Order: sequence, then C-alpha cells, then structure tokens
Amino acid sequence: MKNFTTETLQQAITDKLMIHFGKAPEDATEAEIVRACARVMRDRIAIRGVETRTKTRKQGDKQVHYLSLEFLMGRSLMKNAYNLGSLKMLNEALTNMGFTPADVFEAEPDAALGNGGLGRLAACYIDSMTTLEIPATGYSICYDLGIFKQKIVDGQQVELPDSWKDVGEAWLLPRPEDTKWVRFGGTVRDQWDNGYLHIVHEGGQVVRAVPCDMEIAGYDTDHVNTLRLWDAQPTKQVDMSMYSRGEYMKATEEEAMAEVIAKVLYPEDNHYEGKSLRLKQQYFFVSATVQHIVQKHVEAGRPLTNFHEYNVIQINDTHPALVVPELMRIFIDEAGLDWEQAWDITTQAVAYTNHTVLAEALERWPQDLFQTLLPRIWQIVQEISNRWQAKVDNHFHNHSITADMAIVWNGEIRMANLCIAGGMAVNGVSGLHSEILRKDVFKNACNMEPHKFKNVTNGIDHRRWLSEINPEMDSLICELTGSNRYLSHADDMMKLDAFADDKTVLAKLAEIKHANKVRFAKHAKKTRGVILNPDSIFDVQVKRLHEYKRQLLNVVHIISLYQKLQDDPNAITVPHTFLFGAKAAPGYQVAKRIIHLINSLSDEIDHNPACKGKLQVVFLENYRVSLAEQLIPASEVSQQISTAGKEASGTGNMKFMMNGALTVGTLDGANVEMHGLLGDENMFLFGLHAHEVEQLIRDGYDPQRIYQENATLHRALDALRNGFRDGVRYDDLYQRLVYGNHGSCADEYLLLADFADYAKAEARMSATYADPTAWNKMSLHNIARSGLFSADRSIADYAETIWHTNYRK
Ligand code: GLS
Repeated sequence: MKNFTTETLQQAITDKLMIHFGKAPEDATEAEIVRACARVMRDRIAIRGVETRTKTRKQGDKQVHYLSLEFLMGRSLMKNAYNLGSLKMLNEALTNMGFTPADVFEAEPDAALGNGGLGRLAACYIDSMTTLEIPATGYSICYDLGIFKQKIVDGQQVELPDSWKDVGEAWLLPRPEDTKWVRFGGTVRDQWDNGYLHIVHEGGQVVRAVPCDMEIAGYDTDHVNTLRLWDAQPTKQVDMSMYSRGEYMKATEEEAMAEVIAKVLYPEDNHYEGKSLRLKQQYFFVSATVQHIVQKHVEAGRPLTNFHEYNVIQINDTHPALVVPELMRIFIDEAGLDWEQAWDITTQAVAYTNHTVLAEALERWPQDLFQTLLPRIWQIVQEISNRWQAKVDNHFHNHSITADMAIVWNGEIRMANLCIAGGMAVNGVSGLHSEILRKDVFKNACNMEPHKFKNVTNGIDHRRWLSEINPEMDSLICELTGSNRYLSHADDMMKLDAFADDKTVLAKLAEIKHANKVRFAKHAKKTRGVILNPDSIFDVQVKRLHEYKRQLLNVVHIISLYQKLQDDPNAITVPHTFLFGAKAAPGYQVAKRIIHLINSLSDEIDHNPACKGKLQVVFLENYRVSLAEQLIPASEVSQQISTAGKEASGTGNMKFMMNGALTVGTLDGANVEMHGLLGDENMFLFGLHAHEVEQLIRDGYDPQRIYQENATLHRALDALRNGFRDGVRYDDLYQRLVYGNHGSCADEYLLLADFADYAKAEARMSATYADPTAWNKMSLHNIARSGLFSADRSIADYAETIWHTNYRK
C-alpha cells in the first residue's frame, strides 16, 4: 500500500474530524485532533493487519502468543507515524492545519497499562516482533485505569486515577465477535454419558471477555501484529424487571462485579499481591486467550496433536501461569484428549520468562482462595503437582529437594514451579540473572532438566528510544555510519567507534547533548516551573522506587556533598543537578518516605545560598514513558546502583547508554554485559559483586561498624535522621539502615557497605566530566556499543533458541 503524502494525510485527518466530531480543523481541540490522527493511522494499520493475517494463514506459519498482564505502551501517535514512514508528512499536515505538532503529540495521554520495566519490555517486544515479521499477538487486560498519576503534595506522593481511555480508545478496535466466556466459582462434578466420563462445571459467576484490539505497525514492513486487550463485561443484561420493582442497586450488581475485573492495574512492581481480584484478573485474561488460541488452531483444520508445532505461548513472568492448567482443561474437558496427550502438547507449547529473584515477588496463591475461585483448575493443578512430585522424588530421593520443587505445598500453590514443570523453557533476562536462576533460585529444577534453562538478555526498541526521541543524534549516526541501516541492524552503530579521536564528531556529540539539555530545561520550566541549569551535570536516577534499587544510597551521597559544600564553598567545581523520578507502590511506606526525603533535601538545598549554581536536587513528578522520552536524551549520568544480584536486568540502563549517558553502576543485571562491552574505562563501576554480597551476608554483615568507622557517612546519616528545614525527621530511615526496624534486619540492601566506593565512583565521574574530550569519547563508545541492547536482537534470540520461528534478518 502506498505511503501517505502530506496532502492525502491532511485530507484524511480533516475528513475524520468532520465525520467524528463535526468540526473543521480550526475549531478542533488538541484532544480531538489526536483522536482524528489516531483513527487515520489505525485505519491504515488495520488494512495491513487483514493482509498480514491472510498471508500468515495461507503460509501456515507458527504463531507466537505473548501473554503479559502489563503492556506499558506510552504514546502511539508519533510511534505509528514513524513506523509507517509518515512522521514527516504528519508534521507537515498538522502545521498546515494550524497546529504545533509538538503540542499535538504532547496532548496524547500515555497508555500506561504497566508498572515499569516488565511492562515496558512487553511493549518494546511487540514492536520488534512486528518489525521482524514474526506472526505474533500480545494479550493483556483492557484496564480502565492504568498506573496511577503521581502528584507531589507537601513533598509526599498522592495517587490520582489515570483514565487514559478518553483519547486512547481511538487506537482500539472492538471485536465483539470474538467474545469468550470465563467462569469463576461454582461446582464441578463427573457425569457419565454413553460410557464416557464428562466433567461438568456449573454455577458460580460467568464473565464475558470482549477483545479490544490495538493494531501494531512494524518499522519498514507491511507486517502488522495485534495487541489484544480483553475487557470484562457482565453476561446478563441488566434485569429490567428489577428496575421496575425499584431494585436499582441489585439490578446493576452483576454488572459491577464483572466490570471490576478490568477496572484497574495493580500498582505493585516486583511485589505480588495475594488478592482474590488479582487472581481473577489472571484467570480472566488467560482463559479468554487460551480459548481463542485453541479455537483458531482448530478452525484452521488442524488436529490438536500438532498444536505446539503451530503455536508457542510465551508467558511474561508467572502472572499468566494459569495458561498451563487452562490448556490442560481445554484439551481434556473440551477436546477429549487423555492426560498424557494433553500434557505432552502443553509442555511443548509453553515457555516462561522469569523477571525477578526477589522473594516477595514470587507468586504463591493460598490454596483456599484458589480452590474456591477456580475449582476445576484446582483439580488439574493438584494432578500436575502430584505427578511432578513423583517425578522429582524418583529423580532425587531427597525430601528437602521435593519440598523445594513442589507446586502445591503447605497450603500454597507456587506459580514459578508450575511454570517450570509445565513449560519447555525457562529464561532469565540477563547473563547474571540467568546464572542466578540456574545456580541458586531454581538450582534443583536445573539439575533435573538442564535443557530447559536459557538466557535471553533484555533489549529495548531503539527506534523509539534513540531515533525517534533524539532526532539530532539519529542524523549524526546516519551520517557517520553512512546510512540509516542501523534502524534495522542496530550493530551498525559499532562503526561510530572509529570516530573516537575525531574532534569534530566529539564536539558535535557535545553540542547535541547540550541542545537536548536546554530543551529539557525549557520543558521542565513550562510544565512544572522548575529552573534547571543546562551547564550543570544532569545526573539521573529514574525508575520505580524500591529499596533494592537504592535511591537512598544516592540521597545519602548527595547529603555528604551538601555537607562538604558547607565546609568549603569551593568543594564543588562542576555544577551538579541530581534528577530523580519514581513512583512508589501506594502501600509501600518506606518507598514513600524516601520520596518525601528527596523532596525535603531538594527544598533544603534550594534555600541554601552556598549551593546556588553548584548543587541542585529535583524530584520530577509523575515519571512515566513520555517523560522518560524527554529526559533520557538530555541525561549525562545514568545511576544504575542496585545491590548486586537483585536487579534482574534493568532496561533504563540501556536507554541511557544508547543516548550517550555514562553509567555509574554496580555489576548487576545487564550492567554486567554493558561492562563486558565497555570495559572499566568507559563506565564508573563500584561496589560489591553478586558473590561478595552473598558472602558478606553469610559471614554476618555489620552496618553499625561501618557507620562508626566512616566519618563522612556517619555525618550524612545523622543529618538524614534529624531532617532539614521543613522540620520532617527521618529517624525511621536512619534506624532501618543502622539498626534495623519493624522486624527488618539492618541495611538489607548493603547501602553502607557500598557507600565509600560509590562516593569514589561519583568523584571519578565528576573529575572526568571536567575533561570534555575524555567524557565525549566515552559517550561515543557507549552509543557505538549499545546495539546489543536492541530489542530486535532479543527477539531474534527468542526466535532462535526458544520459539523456533522464522524472522526477517
Ligand atoms: C523487572 C525487573 O525488576 C527488571 O530488572 C527487568 O529489567 C524487567 C524486565 O525484564 O523486569 N521485574 C519486575 O517485576 N519488574 C521489572 O521491571
């Protein structure tokens, strides 16, 4: 299909505006113009979607089904225009119509159906699967409310609902004809019919799952994939007779019960909530999805015995783990296969990605809840568990290993073990993380079935996270590498390494970064009234707030710098701006206290004349995808300082590296691979390594001793304890670090142990910054070597090592 020209695009948008809103361009609001543009793009992509599906069906290609409770898509207008090759035309058309394109893009709300890295990864992956022309579908829930909007009031986080659909809905194509029904509760009984045993599951509550599809355009291809978002609706119409009897509330009860399933995304990252509604969400979207996949397979005229040859189901963390028993239920109860046949197919069709080693994030469902809500699935899980346990017993003859690998144990269902038993592959998301899974977290399972354990290092959509958000850098890369080939072959960026001693190139690089800083400073002033100094180091830590990510280590270090500046006004020679952005899970009190602390410190420093022009701390409210897109091109230092062994991979680290920021970081997650590419000389490494962390904890860690011995640290922690000019004290955080409180051990994440080395790394970083040539050279090497972290590479790895599907090379 032909590309839009500026004229055809402008005409199409004008027509949409008139048909949908009854308005001429000059009367339309920005929200209306966004909706009209979205509809125009959606139509175009939808047509290609029909063609893609026809082709896939004809060729009988294997399909990938990517299940994730989170897809953190962000904005789509610029992205889709970019992928369709129409961004330039869209900019021109909007300008011709009297709009400022940047303001129009800014008016689109983020589709924030995810918490952080795990959800954003799914969004990057669907882009790459499409670009690599893999027939793939993403599946999730069409939440009414995405991750909450964060407001800072008196220094503290307040959560507001995020209703993205007003405008965001324009991207969705409702598909009521593909509706599925999902049953909760009720009773299960056996029934004999003509000598055959049937399972009858009846009663309880039946909810309708109605798909709303978001069509996904790839880059430089006509291939289109779908992100299918299931909406929950009641089965029964509202009972009008109840209305006429005046029982209004009762009449709408069932409706409300069904709709609550798709109401809101759970706002916890790296933490599981054992709530019945969460389990309902999981089964709701898994059951609808599996019913759909199996139905399509059967409709294509194929027997279920070759289901796994045509379908692979990738589950993003254990959240969709019920895929395993749901496939078994459909194969056995609905298609009449026997257990062995059904198990054989299931275990060849499912693959599981683990995204965390944190104990509080590993899902375990209480048996009582599970049994009541999903009675038939519970029976199947019990059978899977018994058979698995027999296999483990037979292999090891060791009670403690049996206990460790059990699926149902002590009144709980352990979802990770269910995924390991029920799938063909288990992968971690960085080299170190996969190693920890093999050697530690899933050690026994790996001993028994080593062939299942793989690694696929995460990657990011470099077209969005570099080319689209940093257009000047994109032009420079194209110029230096001789073409825009890097957009589909990210390793082409390697060619930049050859320019490390080219003064003109380094100067250009610095110029681009500075212009991005100025742009971000303007944006910050306009949107939140903050004045930033573009001639200071932009030192950034943006990610979810979690103790293991150690924002508090960064804060304690800033306090020590502040104190140094009190002693000696010339202690800081390079002006330094520390930028933070982070949402805390609403129930995570310690994380909320750390946000408060950052704001207290920011206020203290703002009011101290000695800091003026030298030191600034800024907390950026409501950190989200679209804010990251503004900030990352302007960042110079990327803080990736988690306790080694705790961050599975990280993906922000990759985005910063790609945009030329230098990393201050520990050897954790994908930082290890970054270090492998960059060496000590191109990043600022510090801190204990993962095995040293283990060792220290085994030997007995004593933060009090460090507190007593390190005078700088001692003084900074005392200041933190007493608080700053707003009068808020942080004794609780102090206690948590030095002595332990509320039953937690002292300094669980070893901030004190790493403090001295961190301060040294920061000092090295500041000193290097004072030497622009050295800095720009390092920055260039970072960009050049970041191609490995393209999501295209990750998806090619999945295709080759796990899915065994073809892809465009
Ligand atoms: C996470 C990990 O914490 C990140 O390290 C990882 O990069 C991401 C994607 O693999 O998954 N796990 C999680 O629960 N939230 C994440 O962001």
